[in-house]
Amino acid sequence: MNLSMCSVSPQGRSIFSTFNSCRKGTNPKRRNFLSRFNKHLVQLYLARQSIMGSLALEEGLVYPDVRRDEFVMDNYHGMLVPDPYRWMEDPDAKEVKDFVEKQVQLTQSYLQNCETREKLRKQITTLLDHPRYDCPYRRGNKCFYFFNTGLQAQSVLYVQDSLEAEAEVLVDPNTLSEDGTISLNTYAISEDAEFLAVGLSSSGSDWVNIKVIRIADKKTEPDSLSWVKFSSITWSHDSKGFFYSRYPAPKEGELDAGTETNINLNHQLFYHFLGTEQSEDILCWKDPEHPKWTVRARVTEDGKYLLIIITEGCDPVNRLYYCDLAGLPQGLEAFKGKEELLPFHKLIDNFEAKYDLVANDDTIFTFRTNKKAPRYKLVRVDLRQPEFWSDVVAESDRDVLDSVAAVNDNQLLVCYLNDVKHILQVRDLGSGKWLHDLPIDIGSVYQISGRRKYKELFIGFTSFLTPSIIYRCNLDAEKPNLVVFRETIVPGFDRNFFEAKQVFVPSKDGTQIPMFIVCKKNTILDGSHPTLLYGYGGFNISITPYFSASRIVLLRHLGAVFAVANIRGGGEYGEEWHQAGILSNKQNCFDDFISAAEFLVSEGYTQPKKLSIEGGSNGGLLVAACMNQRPDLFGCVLAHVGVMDMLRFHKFTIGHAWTTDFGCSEKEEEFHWLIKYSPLHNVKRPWEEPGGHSVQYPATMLLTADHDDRVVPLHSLKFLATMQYILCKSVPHSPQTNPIIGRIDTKAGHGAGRPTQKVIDESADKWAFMAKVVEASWID
Ligand code: X98
Repeated sequence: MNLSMCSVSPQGRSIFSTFNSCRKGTNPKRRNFLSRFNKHLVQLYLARQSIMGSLALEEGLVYPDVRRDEFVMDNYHGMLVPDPYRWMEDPDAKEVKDFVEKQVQLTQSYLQNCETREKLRKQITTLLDHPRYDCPYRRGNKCFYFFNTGLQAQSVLYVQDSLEAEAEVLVDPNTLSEDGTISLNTYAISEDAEFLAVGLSSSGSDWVNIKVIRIADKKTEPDSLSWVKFSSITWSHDSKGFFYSRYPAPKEGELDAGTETNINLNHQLFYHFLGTEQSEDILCWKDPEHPKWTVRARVTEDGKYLLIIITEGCDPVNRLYYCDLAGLPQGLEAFKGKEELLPFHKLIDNFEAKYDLVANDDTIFTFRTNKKAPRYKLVRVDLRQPEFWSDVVAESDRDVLDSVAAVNDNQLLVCYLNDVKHILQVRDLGSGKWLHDLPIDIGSVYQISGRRKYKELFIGFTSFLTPSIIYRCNLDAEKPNLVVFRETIVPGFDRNFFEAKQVFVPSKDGTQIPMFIVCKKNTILDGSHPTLLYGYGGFNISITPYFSASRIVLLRHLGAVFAVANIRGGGEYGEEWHQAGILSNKQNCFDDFISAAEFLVSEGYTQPKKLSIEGGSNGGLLVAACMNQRPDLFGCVLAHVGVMDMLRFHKFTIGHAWTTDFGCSEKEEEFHWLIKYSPLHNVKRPWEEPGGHSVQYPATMLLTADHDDRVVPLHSLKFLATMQYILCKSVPHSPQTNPIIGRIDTKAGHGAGRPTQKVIDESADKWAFMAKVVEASWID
């Protein structure tokens, strides 16, 4: 299916191995020398050089000597597994800091010789320099929205009296640090729009510090709440305070929060009264018998109930308890200074399904759930009769009911996922009946702003070739339609030069895997194009179409093809699709991704040495595992913040929550799943494998950052040292000439809240690296 059919003349430029130009800017003597030889001779020369040392050629990459502790060995259910870089698990150790420093220097020296780096940085900066808005939303008698002028490190929160009124800055995170590394992680506005509670994060860490701002004068109040993590903020409707979740403060004293690796246990829910110390906050819920449970709260739109959502991992399942706030005889004040927790009723007291609150009318509650409905449905219950549940909108036999918002008094905005594209409908809240379609282009709804008390709603839309459109919709109209409220214009970007399409690729077991392909129009399928394949494949997360300015630079100036494979493990087709790519089925993710890569080669988009793969987090694990399994299929691997040690991930920060997707090495059966694909434990010299004599590993960049407390950096550090050792340093004349480097950022975390300059610098670095290793030359 073609997503964009407009045709325009092709760039028509072949990028068949421009061997000489790719090696410009290194050593002039060598450049002259190379230019005198044809490609075969050059390859012979390079092969000879590879015998002369375990270096990445010509740049003289010398991998640092790194201590291996051969005595560290774990016994997993009778199997001894060495862990020679265990010492890298202490981020404060001098030896680890020295290792990082050496790798940073090595990477810098390599990147300095990547000739497209500065051009990429300049073009990405130019294309990102455009104003962009988020959806506006109303609270009390005010409107709020985020806006970025273009290159501002962080978007700014504005307030106005109406959509037409002049806007004023409410919070400008750019003023909070010199380098833009303090970001706004979460926030909530009180019902009367008098106060804003804002969760600030430093250096990309998951830790949040909550501050309170009085909206009228924009002054910051003295309230300051620490050790907040994985928290919503939800105000009681009397605006006296708000609920939030936090962990107990770490005992070790002063920490550079976010660099520690301690396991996160004993999440608790508190209520904070405005104007008081955090120590006076009411402890509303804790469960010391279940230290791995996490809790999140939500006050209903009518303010009468507090719902708490308890999870035990990342599976889409939760317990659901409620507290009748309106029915508390002396309100929340009565709990001040007492040991007593809030009185909760247990509406759902098992982890069988997920329940998302949609709306309530007094005791009648509507939820989106996957209970006996892997593609989700809407259900209703009366709290007075908690054993009787009825269906409001039945499960679709094909589409996933992705999200639902209660709007315009008694209506629902329902968003379905249909073959990885969103569809919008308006339905009746009472009956669930379909009322209208709201047609949108092929792409993603990334934001919905609406409430039951407002007849108007705002919808944020994006796609591969659509930067962002904010639609406005008046639901009181006889036939509601979407009107463009704001459209992001990217100067210099013309969508007519590109096309996006969706294909379906059979995986190893025959399952059809959707894949989006974005490239210049009329790209000739002669196998010549540098191609970047992206994937995630886990945690029920769907990768729907979205715009990226820096990706456009890649397409336009490196002639690249970009593809997203919607592999199993994600939520693209609901819970069955998720289940098909987790636990004992995890290998399906790798098989799907490898099949997608093979498709790009067999259809003539590219060839293995020009094919790059990229993924982050669970996707970092994906690309690392695929590289281990098929080093011959890829020319370049970009693995961001990946989970690389599958035997020990559960020991650090929130890693224990991922056992729902991965399993845990402490269980014998699950250990056997994990040891088969754990990137750290499956690096083998391909040239020693049957039929692999001419194969080496792809050029590899492992990316991590010092404040990543989601996937702690030790995963990438241990994997980096392992790859460099096994493939290069332990072999006297290693055929591994493709570079293996780590890009280790500072004052940065897992990805959220990164300042724009860091986004630009990382994109320039990784794509300059990719361009060099796949020999993609710059197209003006
Ligand atoms: C997480 O680990 C999500 C982390 N996380 C949250 C929030 N709540 C959580 C509750 C339980 C466990 C984890 C939670 O972010 C949260 C709640 C409210 C507001 C804000 C946050 N994820 C996985 C991850 O990061 C997949 C995506 C979410 N991984 C890293 C999985 C493997 C690599």
